[in-house]
Amino acid sequence: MQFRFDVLEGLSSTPKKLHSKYFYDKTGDALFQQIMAMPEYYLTNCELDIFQNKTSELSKIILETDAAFDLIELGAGDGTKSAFLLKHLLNEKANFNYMPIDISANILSVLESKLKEDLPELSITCLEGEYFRMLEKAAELSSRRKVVLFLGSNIGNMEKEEALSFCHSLNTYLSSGDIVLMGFDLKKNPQVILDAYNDKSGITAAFNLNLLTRINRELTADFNIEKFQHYQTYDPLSGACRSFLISLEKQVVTIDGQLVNFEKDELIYMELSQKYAVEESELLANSSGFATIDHIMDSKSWFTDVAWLV
Ligand code: AVI
Repeated sequence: MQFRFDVLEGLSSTPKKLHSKYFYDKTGDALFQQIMAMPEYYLTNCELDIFQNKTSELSKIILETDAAFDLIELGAGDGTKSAFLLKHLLNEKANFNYMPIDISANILSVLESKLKEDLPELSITCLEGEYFRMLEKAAELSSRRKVVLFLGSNIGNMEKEEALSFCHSLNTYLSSGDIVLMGFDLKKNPQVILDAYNDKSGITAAFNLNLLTRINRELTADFNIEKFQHYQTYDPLSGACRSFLISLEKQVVTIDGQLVNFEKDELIYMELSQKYAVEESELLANSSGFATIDHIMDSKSWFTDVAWLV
């Protein structure tokens, strides 16, 4: 099982690490919803600001040619932001099919019924599964041009080389004339960034610690959550915002019969939330075969949705 393999491999490497893609079990999903509602976590409101108030700029880029298209959203979630764009495109009488991709069947069915009620004229095809496999499926289902949304600064959770290879692969699934709209959280006052990931209410700490609880439950392990502490850093030079868990004492944890030793103060590296300068997003575009068409900013210039052309 991949989860078991990744956990044991990560905890036997130096430094120890766990992959943040495993944060999202049922409790993790609920904690992330709480994070998005926190006043410190500005990212959600900034991107909402773009989708609410810069909708015509976004749709102008998408409707540059009037050919019918598939609007594919990677990791659509509850679709709150994209709903503004969908509504605008329908008002413009654009000829398109919305294809949300998510690994959660549950989230997709909630999204589908919500959109069927709010936007009954919308044509929608939900694709449940892994991003690239579903992009392949989308291409099998239709040969229309593609507009791909990858929002929410999800790209920031990838290490720089991983982000490059992700964008490269994304490019190979697309054809000339296709468009990508990608959300980047921008470098800004470092304190604002640190506060967003180091909230006083402890929700981000609980979000990180929940992965240990998940490992306990799913892999028969015996982490004592009380013996680990969340620690957040932000390096304004590199733009790397990283979360760690610190082992508060020397201890041994058993995971599925395997012993994992922790020294006092030893770290587990949990998550990267990379912050970009606009030029760095352009560099990423160029290095992975895209050309930047434009970048749309929120009113504070804290976040950008960048439009790339294949
Ligand atoms: C999902 N992702 C873009 C979030 C972020 O900002 O990196 C996950 C998150 N981690 C802590 N707070 C939010």
